[in-house]
Amino acid sequence: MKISKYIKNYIGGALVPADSGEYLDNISPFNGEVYSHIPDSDITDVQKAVEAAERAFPEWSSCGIEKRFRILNRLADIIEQNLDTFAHAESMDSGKPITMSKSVDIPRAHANIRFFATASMHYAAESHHMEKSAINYTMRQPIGVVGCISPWNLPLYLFTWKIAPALASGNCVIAKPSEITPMTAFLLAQACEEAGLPAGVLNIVHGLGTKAGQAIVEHIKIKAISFTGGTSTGRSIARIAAPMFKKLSLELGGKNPNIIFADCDFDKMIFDTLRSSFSNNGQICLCGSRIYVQRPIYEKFKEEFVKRTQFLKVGDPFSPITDLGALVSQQHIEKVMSYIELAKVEGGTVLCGGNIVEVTDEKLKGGYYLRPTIIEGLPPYCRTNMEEIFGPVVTITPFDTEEEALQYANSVDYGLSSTIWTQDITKAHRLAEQIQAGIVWVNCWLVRDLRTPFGGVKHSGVGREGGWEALRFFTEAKNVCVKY
Ligand code: TXE
Repeated sequence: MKISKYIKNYIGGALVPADSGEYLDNISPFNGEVYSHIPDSDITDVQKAVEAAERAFPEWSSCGIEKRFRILNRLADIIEQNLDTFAHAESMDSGKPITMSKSVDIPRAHANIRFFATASMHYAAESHHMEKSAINYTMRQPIGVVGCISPWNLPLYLFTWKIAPALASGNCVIAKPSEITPMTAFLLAQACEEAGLPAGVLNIVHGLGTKAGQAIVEHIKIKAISFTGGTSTGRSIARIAAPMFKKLSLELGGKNPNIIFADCDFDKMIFDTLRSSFSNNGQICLCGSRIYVQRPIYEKFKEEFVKRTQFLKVGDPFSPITDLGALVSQQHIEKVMSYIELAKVEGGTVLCGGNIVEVTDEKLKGGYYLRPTIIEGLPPYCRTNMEEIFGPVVTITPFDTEEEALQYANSVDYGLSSTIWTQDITKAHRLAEQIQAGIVWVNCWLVRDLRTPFGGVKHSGVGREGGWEALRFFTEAKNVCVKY
């Protein structure tokens, strides 16, 4: 398994260039240089992938759960055995610290595959008995050919989070990783060959969202789309897929509140708030970017939070002491910087950060490094506090009452996750019930049990991933009623 300067599509079990022979540049945020090229795929490549998937479907969907379980577990093992290669590729593509790729991204990728391979072994159909009359039993059958489209922030982690339940439940998949972070999906294709995944079961088509991605969404033979990415992309996918009656799962943006009450365990809270603000440079849809702190501890919080943030090391993703690596792209760092400028116009004060790092290390020159940024003094309903920035930028705002905190928390269009810090268990439950979010963490952040439903409300998406939810999404229910 190896990184290549020319990434290939994986169609019908073969590693192939785009039919057009065209390539796109793959830039590393580490130094801003082109370090590889990806196939600039279009409808023709998607068509070939669909044909391969259709050929593979009868055998894959009927070969038995245990056979799928064995192959997928073999795939998980291969990823685990090649941790260093995968982690290096992930950091090179995304700019995230190698320590994170090794401890979070890649381990989670093989965990996803194992989890769903195993889950499908335990997935049972329901039966509903009508006394003295009839019995209903509900089959859960694979859909057929499905599409999975994933983003750049957690590349292999989210790619496998989608393809694993799809494959485990017997579907054949056309998958597209983000054009910004394609390398680990290319390594995965090589791992699939090694694991003995039958040709055409998984097809990986690289390329632009508006070209290859859109061709997947528009293809009549692709019956379901699982997508994670920006809210506006989700909207355009829904516009195309809904009239075609495709099943849709959309995991979109977030603008998550972090509500900190004066009665919290301060040390635990401050440690996790640093993580929830700046992990992966704030480029996780679950990061808490709006921090509301109850007034009695506001000044103490501010002082400690700013101090700890200033200690964070920004720089070489491949150094073991780096906390924040590079942002993912030039375009993205410009977007994040534009929000910092907007915050100033909206009346905010930058307490720390707010600037691009002047790197002294020659090898990092040209990379996209930004100091983690804390802003205060903004009104709760300004654009900076309402729109997704998706970078190492948080705002802090004091509040007095629980009602006020709830009102702030629920004031945005998004509703993905939320965090509540308090030692008052009644208050925590009360708030958890009223908060408009698909996920609520109390006194913790990003504690993930893969069995739980994952997804958001409002503009954060439609549908749920995780556990049985994902297996339900990737199967069709068929009820059989037998009268006796
Ligand atoms: O995402 P896109 P982008 C947010 C974040 C970020 C913004 C834009 O705020 O700044 O979205 O990021 C494919 N049909 N999140 O532009 O474009 C694309 O190729 C089909 C939140 O990178 O949504 C990629 O594979 N596919 C987030 C994937 O969609 C299309 C994670 C995501 O890209 C397509 C990432 C189309 N028309 C960004 N257009 C989260 N919630 O985790 C693009 N794609």
